[in-house]
Parts: sequence; structure tokens; C-alpha cells
Amino acid sequence: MVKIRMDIENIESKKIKFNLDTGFSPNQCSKKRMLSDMEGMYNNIKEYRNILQKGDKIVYEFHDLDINQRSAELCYGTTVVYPGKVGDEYYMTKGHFHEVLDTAEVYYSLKGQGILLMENIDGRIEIQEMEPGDSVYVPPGFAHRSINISKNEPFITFFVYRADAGHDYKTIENKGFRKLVIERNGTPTIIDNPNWNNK
Ligand code: M6P
Ligand code: ZN
Repeated sequence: MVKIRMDIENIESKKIKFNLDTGFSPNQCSKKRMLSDMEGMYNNIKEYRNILQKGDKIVYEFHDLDINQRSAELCYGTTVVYPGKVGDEYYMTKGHFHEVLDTAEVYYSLKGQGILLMENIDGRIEIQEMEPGDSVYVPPGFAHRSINISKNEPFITFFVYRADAGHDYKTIENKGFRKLVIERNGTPTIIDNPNWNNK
């Protein structure tokens, strides 16, 4: 690599390395979501409690670089969703709308097999399967959830969104997504959420 001497003080650009294999950045801490943080997210509550009783587990972790939350700036990072299921439902992120609803997000998949589940406030559902090298554009107004459908490897994505977008979890916490992604006969299957909006 060319060593360029830059004698500019207080440079504003950032260069951050994300390991292509693990998705992690050697010098950034990651936020962790444990199974105990996913109360009410899984359809099979009995199985959720059974697993939790045997000990908490990490479901996913992500770098969400704290950039100034201004509309002119971008927030970006990586998410690692581990392989696993609660009953027949795959490990997944909580899922959220953006507080600034009319903002988009881009995902780029580095590893694993995943599904990006999206839903807007009118109930329009979009589903994109992702494998390494795929990018998906989440349009403004859509809630989004990353789901790991791999058998035994993490689903790793790089993401970027408008830095002031914010995260609105309440709608998903209260209603859930209209669709669930489960494993049926060994195959990832999309089904209607039998408990949608009746928590
Ligand atoms: C995504 C990004 C982040 C998000 C993270 C965890 O990669 O959209 O903004 O925080 O995954 O997902 P969630 O916030 O739904 O738990
Ligand atoms: Zn988002």
C-alpha cells in the first residue's frame, strides 16, 4: 500500500476497516442484542422462554458508528446476525421504522444467506433474499428486519442510512411484522404472522 504523508491537521474524512470475513471492525465496539432483548419478538413464546431459561444467547451484534445525527451525514456499519432459531423462527434483528420515516437504507451482504423483510405503514410487504455480494435498497417509509436463514454461518451485512433517521421500534414491538420467516421441512418459508397486531 502506498504510504501517503498527509500533513493536514484534524482531517475530517474517516477510514474504518471492517473485516471482510467477520464483519467486525478491530477498533470499534459493537452493540449486542441478546435473546433477552428480544422479548415479544418471537412467535413461539413458550420456546423463547425455554431457551432463555437455559441461558441467554447473543442473537446479533452491530457497529453503528455514532456519526453526528445531521441530515447531511450518513450513519453506517455492519451487522452480524448469528445462526439459530427460536422454535422454527430464524434469528433476526428486532426491525424498525426510521423516526424520520421518509429515509432509506442500503444493505450490502458480506457473508451468509439472509432475508431482508420490509413493510410500510400501508401494509405493503417486500422481501429480498441476500447472498454475499448482493446489495438491497430499502425504500423510504419501510420498516426493515435482517433474518439469518443460513444453517451455520453468520449473516453479515454492511449498511448505510441518513445519520438523523433514528430508530422507531414501537410499531414493530407492538404489532410485529405481518410476515414471519420460519424453517419448514428444512426450507426457509414465509408465512403470515398469526399474531400480527394482537399482542
Ligand atoms: C441494521 C441497521 C442498524 C440497526 C441494526 C440492528 O444493520 O439498520 O441501524 O440498528 O441493523 O437492527 P435493529 O436496530 O432493528 O435491532
Ligand atoms: Zn434502519
